[in-house]
Amino acid sequence: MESFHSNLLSLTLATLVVFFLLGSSNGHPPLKVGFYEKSCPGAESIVLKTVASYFSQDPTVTAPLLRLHFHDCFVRGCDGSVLINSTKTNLAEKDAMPNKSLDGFYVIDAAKEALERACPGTVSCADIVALVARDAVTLAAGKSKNLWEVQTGRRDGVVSLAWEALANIPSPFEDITQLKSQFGARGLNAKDLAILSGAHAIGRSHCNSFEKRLYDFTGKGDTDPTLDPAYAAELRTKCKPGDVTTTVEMVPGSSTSFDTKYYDLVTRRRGLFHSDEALLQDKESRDVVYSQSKAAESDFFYEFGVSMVRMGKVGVLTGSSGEIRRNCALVN
Ligand code: HEM
Ligand SMILES: *[C@@H]1O[C@H](CO)[C@@H](O)[C@H](O)[C@H]1NC(C)=O
Ligand SMILES: CC(=O)N[C@H]1CO[C@H](CO)[C@@H](O)[C@@H]1O
Repeated sequence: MESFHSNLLSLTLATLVVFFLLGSSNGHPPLKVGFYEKSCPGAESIVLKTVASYFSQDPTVTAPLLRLHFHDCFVRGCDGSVLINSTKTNLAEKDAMPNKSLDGFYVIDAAKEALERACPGTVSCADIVALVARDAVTLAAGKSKNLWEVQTGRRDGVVSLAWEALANIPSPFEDITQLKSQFGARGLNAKDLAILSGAHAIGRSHCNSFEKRLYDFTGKGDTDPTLDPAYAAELRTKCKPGDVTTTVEMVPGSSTSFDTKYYDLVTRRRGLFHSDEALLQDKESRDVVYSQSKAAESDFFYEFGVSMVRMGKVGVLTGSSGEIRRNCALVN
């Protein structure tokens, strides 16, 4: 009995050692800039060309593309699982409530098609999502030089579950403690949280994502006291109670240009979501908001790139894990 136990113990230890070695060598290599340099030298320029052609027709395409990368990374890591379609037996992330308003899948599909023609079975959908987000943001910032270098080498996951999206995507009604813990669980700190929230410089929101702040903040027909009263009144003219179709610009008058106006709005209590306002509840995130509201744009772009690279590493599959999907909406 005793020797059975010690055999079992040494077997377990041996297994652990093997896993450790695999994990630290070729089993799960880290992401790196230029992963496709040899296997598909044109990969990044093919993606950029695709994004640029859509952007030139419609600059509102950037916001949903950036948000896709965020949603991908926060559910099961940046593994392209946000792109998988539901099947008869599985309700996928795409079809979960927080994903109602996700968009931009057609750009990912177009990039994937072009990449499959150039180098079949080589570039992962998860990497396409990361590259597309960077290119779209760079275009929206009006820059020709990439705002950040994307590390690549992600592989695609094979699991996508609607309930996991519900459980893992932060809600716009969260306070700073909840937000910090959701980001913290992914290795992202309060600074990353405040910097990545700067993504709300672009795009639009449905009224129901903040309606409660306008009409029924604590269940007594009241307004969120942290929302500027004049702004609340303006938003009430656009969003009637129960409206689930109208959308408003995240930054009024400037929802397609990537800049620091979001931070200026938050300091003036005109952030659209409770989760935007929540950044003022904590010293570290508040300091970031105030400094970014005054910072040079180049400083924000730099910080945003640093935090995007950090977000892009969350829970990635590399090496021989996962797969390279042939069609981003379908598991192989
Ligand atoms: C901090 C926690 C966050 C919360 C609670 C949050 C919540 C939301 C909500 C509720 C919407 C509007 C959806 C709708 O009603 O149509 C939205 C839009 C958006 N979010 Fe966030 N978000 C967060 C962080 C992020 C991050 C980290 C990014 C990207 C790095 C991001 C990028 C965007 C973009 C670009 C839009 C506009 C989408 C569009 O116009 O289609 N968000 N977010
Ligand atoms: C995935 O679902 C979308 C929306 O329902 C559909 O348009 C698309 O054709 C589907 N893709 C595949 C490969 O089945
Ligand atoms: C566009 C889309 O996929 N919408 C879905 C979002 O989630 C709700 C609820 O799970 C579905 O009913 C929608 O079809």
